[in-house]
Amino acid sequence: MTFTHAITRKPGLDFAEGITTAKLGTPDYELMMLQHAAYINALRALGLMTIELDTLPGHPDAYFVEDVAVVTPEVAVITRPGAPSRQGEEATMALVLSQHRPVAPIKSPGTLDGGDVLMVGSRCFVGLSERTNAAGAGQLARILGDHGYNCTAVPVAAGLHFKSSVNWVGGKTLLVTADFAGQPELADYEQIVVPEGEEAAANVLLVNGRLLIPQGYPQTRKKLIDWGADIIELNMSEAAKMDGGLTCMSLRF
Ligand code: CIR
Repeated sequence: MTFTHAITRKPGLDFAEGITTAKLGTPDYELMMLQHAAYINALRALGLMTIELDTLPGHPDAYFVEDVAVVTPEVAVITRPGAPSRQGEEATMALVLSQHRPVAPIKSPGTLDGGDVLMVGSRCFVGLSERTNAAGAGQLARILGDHGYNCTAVPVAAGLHFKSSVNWVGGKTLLVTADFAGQPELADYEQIVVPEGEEAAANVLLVNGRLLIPQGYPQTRKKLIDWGADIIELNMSEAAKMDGGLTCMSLRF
């Protein structure tokens, strides 16, 4: 799918109060804003029109916009985030997306975070994680199934979201952490395995043929270049401190 738009949201002054398991220290607001601006510029340079939403007071994780929707050319599925502190972030996104697509909500008792959904053409992988339950994954599969997508649920035994560990780099190839290498649900795909110690490098983002990768993971970088990826490196140090990465900070469509 060629992307023409990306929605982002400005991190709030309270962004360091978001949920995190990373033990990488307290993130810096000024640096976060610089990295966020560089991320938006990279998307613009790839031809995307960016829609930049303002901060959402009371929701320090709301700039991780990917988690509140799954957008295909046919429909925008509005999620029901699995973390109670993140529920409510989806309301403003539903308003914005309704200007671009028909919207369909995930309903209780389903929970779903967009970070658990990897679209690879008409295939859709849905991680069953601490955030996404079977009811949420089932609802997504039914909504997308009506539009010709084939969804497969995959258990997420490591990392926050499925896409913390598995992402599409192009063609029939996925970048995966060792924890997901050999996962039977992914057997139809070639796999590039992230070297031990560089697990955070698995969160890469394919946009219109270019691959955005996080700076600071030389072994993964080399593997991707050797494979033939056309990479763009971005420093994601501050988002990483909040368990976030390249995929999380935008919704592409
Ligand atoms: C959270 O725990 O929800 C945020 N601090 C990080 C969300 C990252 N989102 C993503 O991987 N899609």
